[in-house]
Amino acid sequence: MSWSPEKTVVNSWNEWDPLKHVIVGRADDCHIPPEEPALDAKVPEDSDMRGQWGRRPQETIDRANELLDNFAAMLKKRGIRVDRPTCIDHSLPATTPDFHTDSQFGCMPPRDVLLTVGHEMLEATMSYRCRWFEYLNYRPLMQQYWEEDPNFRHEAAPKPRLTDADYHPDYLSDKIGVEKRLKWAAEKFFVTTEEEPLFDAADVLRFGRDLVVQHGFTTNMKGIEWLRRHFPDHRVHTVNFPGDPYPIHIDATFTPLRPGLILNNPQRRLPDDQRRMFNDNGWEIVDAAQPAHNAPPPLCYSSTWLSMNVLVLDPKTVCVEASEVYQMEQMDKLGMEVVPVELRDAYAFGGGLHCCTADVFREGNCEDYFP
Ligand code: DAV
Repeated sequence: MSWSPEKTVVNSWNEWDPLKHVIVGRADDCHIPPEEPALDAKVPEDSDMRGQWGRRPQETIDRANELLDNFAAMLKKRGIRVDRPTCIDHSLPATTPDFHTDSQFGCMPPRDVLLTVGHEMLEATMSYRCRWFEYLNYRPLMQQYWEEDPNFRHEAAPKPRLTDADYHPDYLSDKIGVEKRLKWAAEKFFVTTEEEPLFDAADVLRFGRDLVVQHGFTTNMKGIEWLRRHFPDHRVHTVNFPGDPYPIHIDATFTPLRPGLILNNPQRRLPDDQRRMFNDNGWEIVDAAQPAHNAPPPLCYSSTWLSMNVLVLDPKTVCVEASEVYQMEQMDKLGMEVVPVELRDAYAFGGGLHCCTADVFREGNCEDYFP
């Protein structure tokens, strides 16, 4: 696949081939949404976000936008084309015949909503009511790509109904305790039921012909089965990480850096029986370095493990958050050139460097890494 900045081509098969075109999210108008089942299950029990909702403070929005703009400018300087979404009004309620919630979330992070596989960008079902309409932030870009690239496949997974039948009532408590959460996670008893297919795009990692999908709060088994039927030329693998009491999204847990090398969160190790495809093909799975921080920043959903939520620019170059000194040091030892990027003050808006981006074009084709 050849690429030039003047011509839009959608093509990306994995997490590491040379990146040429990417979407970077925006913090504009980001809200802390009201309580709802699947979102509450992810908010840690001791979080400063429990019981409050509304538009995020303007100064935090401005600061996050400053960091996202700087990140975008740095990528552009390296010759990467960067597109930005068009924010909808997230203060509006999300209402369908099946549910109502008083506000939406934001246009961060794009990685949760958009799954790029080859020439296709697929809008995920999502599993939070407040994120049901989030794809609208990206529709102007999808429209543009569709007009400019005759091979672009714009797809949307069936919108879920998200009635109460989608959520286990056992999770509707803020006093479950971490011990019980870990037990439930190990038993694969998550907040979402198997009522209908559900998945977030950030639960999927792309390894050429193979897609590795995390079963957890935001993606259920039917969601994974839907992906299997939707991508008949791929092998779809289900993974889960029992050490995580709040399992959403795979990208602070399992991070491929280049063919043959993956970082794994040492608190959320991939179970032995799920390692076979990697072991049999000579892939190395190494423990990620410890995060540099003891706690997430204020009003943040994510854990301190956003330290390993890195953006790989090519198999030798990786963007790491600038305060994550241990993660940068480990990358250096693993032979990667590290590009430090300041982003911590934007973490509260939904994640780190991988989260806040979505691939449009990476060089390379669909390879079979696990023959
Ligand atoms: O560790 O809180 C964050 C993943 C965001 N996409 C965590 C997972």
